[in-house]
Amino acid sequence: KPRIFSGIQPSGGLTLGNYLGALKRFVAEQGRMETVYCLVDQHAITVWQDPDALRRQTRELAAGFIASGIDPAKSILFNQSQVAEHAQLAWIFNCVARMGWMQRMTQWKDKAGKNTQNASLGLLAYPALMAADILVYHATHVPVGEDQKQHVELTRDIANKFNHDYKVDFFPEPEPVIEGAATRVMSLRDGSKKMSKSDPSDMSRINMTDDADAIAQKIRKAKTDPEALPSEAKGLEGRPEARNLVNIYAALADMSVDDVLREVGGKPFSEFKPMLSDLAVDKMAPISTEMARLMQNPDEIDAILRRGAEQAREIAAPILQRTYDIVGMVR
Ligand code: AQP
Repeated sequence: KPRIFSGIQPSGGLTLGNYLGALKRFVAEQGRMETVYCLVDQHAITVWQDPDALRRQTRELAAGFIASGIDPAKSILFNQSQVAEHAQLAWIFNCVARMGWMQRMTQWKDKAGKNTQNASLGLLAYPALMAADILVYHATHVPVGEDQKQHVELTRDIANKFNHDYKVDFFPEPEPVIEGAATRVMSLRDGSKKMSKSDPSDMSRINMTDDADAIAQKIRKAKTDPEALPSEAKGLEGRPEARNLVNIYAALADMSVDDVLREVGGKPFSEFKPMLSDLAVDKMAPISTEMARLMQNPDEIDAILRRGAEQAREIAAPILQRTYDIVGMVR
């Protein structure tokens, strides 16, 4: 039976990249398939997180999910550390996956930096925990941004090797679902870098909690080239900043890039940028207002996550038990 799993790290405030690449698409899947969405706090601590900040970011992320349209009555919404089965299955997968697989991951190479000896062991093992997140639900589809495709492919390799080593047909090979105009939203300051919550420059990203003035200012200052906008998508080739702003417009407006360019082709950025910032404010302001309202009641957020964790455990516990049986662990 098709089941969707995806997660977001509470490693900072949510960005427009997380919204367009993940949250907006999670909402679209709701009701079409069974949906399981996770706040992956155990992934977040693969790099240092201040405990108070982690608590605040986790609740803010939950508020971001709900304000974006995830309904806890329709989707299972919880934080990873409350369902121990993720970490338990990850241990088994640590023993299935190979060191070389992990060392080839581009996220590991980017985040570990030059001095890999000083990176946490968890950062290297991250993809095995992510494989466990997905496979402990036997999830079949994983909506993610472009940057996570490699990890979903590794999840398939782990499922495959487990099935092969133990001569079973137990774990499904999940499909990454990477669709739409905004699978890779880029930094507003550098069209070759993805928009990221951990970028040191706040001007590089639109935060989901930014107010209208901040959004307008960031878009006004966004890097562009001096040319007017083209009237066809192929005119965006070699113009990463222009492409990024058009992609963001298309994703926010639920339009194709071609349709956007039919409307705005020939306009200079001085005209297009105010259109984009009006649209972004229009779409994002109601979400940030709702996030702020939800954040006033953290107990309610915690209760939603606890209920979600109970529902998640109902699916995960029997799958972990069957895995233990396959591996030969006595109970
Ligand atoms: N710029 C982006 N464009 C499209 N999708 C994106 N995602 C992240 N950035 C973009 C998607 O959001 C989901 C959750 O990501 P995550 O928080 O688990 O991890 P990340 O990819 O590492 O995100 P960040 O913002 O870059 O966080 P930091 O800075 O902490 O590493 C994923 O589906 C991701 O593809």
